[in-house]
Amino acid sequence: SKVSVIGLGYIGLPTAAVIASRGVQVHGVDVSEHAVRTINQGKIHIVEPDLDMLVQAAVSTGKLKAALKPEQADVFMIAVPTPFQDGKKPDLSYIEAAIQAIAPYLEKGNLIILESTSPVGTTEQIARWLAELRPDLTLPHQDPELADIFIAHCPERVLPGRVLQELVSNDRIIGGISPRCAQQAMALYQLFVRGECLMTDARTAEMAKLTENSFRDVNIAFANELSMVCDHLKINVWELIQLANRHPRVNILNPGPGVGGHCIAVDPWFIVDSAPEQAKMIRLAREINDAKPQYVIERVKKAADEFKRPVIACLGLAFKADIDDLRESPALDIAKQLSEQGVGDVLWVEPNIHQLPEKYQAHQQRLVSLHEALERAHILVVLVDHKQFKSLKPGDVAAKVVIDTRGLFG
Ligand code: SAJ
Repeated sequence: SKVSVIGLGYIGLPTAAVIASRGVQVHGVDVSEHAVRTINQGKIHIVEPDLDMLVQAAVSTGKLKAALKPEQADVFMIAVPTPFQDGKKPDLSYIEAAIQAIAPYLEKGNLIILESTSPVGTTEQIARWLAELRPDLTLPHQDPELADIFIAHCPERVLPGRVLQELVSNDRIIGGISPRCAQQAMALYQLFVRGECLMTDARTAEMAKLTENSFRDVNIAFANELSMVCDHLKINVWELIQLANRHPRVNILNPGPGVGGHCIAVDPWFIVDSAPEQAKMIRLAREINDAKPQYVIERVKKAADEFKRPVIACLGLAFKADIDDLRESPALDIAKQLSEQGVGDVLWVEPNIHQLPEKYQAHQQRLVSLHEALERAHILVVLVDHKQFKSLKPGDVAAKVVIDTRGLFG
């Protein structure tokens, strides 16, 4: 059989490579010429540990091929972005474009799997789009027993930085438009998933994914709120959390400079958008986490007021530890705002990046080594708990004002 993966990004490419490594023929599709060219050379255009070796092997054995256009396959997996537009409304245009692109190639018996995180109802929407694009086919919402095409939602749940392990070891939720759709999808995931595959309907599967990330967001908001309460009351929040977590039923997460990445800071809005009256706490958690960078900036400004010509070093730009991913990073946002507001001479330290993306070129000369930052800065703002910062000794920072949003020295 042949699997086509539409969207060769952080989820699609690892999934395509893992399936190909099981001996299945995989046809990957992406709209980016650069991505397609890079992959066909056996290389990768994103950063993820060990993915380069897996892609190299899959391409050199001929099991993985990338292209700009789809072609006939037995299974179509959709792993395209679902960002939100202004006003916190989900943008389904990438999914719609993917469905339009594959529609002409669909044949009786094909299975379509939506992996992209999506608002509740999106999988059913795919069936409705296809009913218009391909009136010759019977779709599962029209006749669950006699459908020509199977459609299911199987949300990805891998952690960036551990994608290859988690793709195989995590349990998976398989949500079919009909039970037959779920069974068809189950067979595919059993090819490469060692975790359990749990069947449900498509709407529950969509909501489960949004719930997982909202759960984490709400819990991080609790920690972030605690950190501000503790600053106000002059209590060390890190010590407090350590002590409270000794209770057998308490497990508080870590405060930070805000919540970044392209999942946790986005997905809760999909719930808020579909149930605005009901989703009060989920919305508030988003607002608390989104307000945290501004709070950190105010603290830095206050500290800078004590110096005539303050040199401020921002330690870390990525959205979390030991990765190079800058998407929706609160650390980058803080560094950028401090620099643009002229709060002092602002230095940026990011051991995982040597060249800033095009968009931040104006700040490239701020990017210095940790060593240089430690020599020059009066104020250190710890924004990411990268391993290079964790190994700093108290003596390295003794003479500095330290604003530590991650509790490295706490
Ligand atoms: N963060 C904190 N405090 C914490 C934990 C995290 O401030 O105690 C911050 C991080 O610094 C980062 C953000 O939250 O800015 C998100 O980081 P993360 O490591 O919690 O999650 P992501 O965004 O890398 O991946 C999440 C994962 N979801 C859950 O853990 C519930 C992953 O399994 C999902 O597949 C992924 O979202 C996704 O694609 O949806």
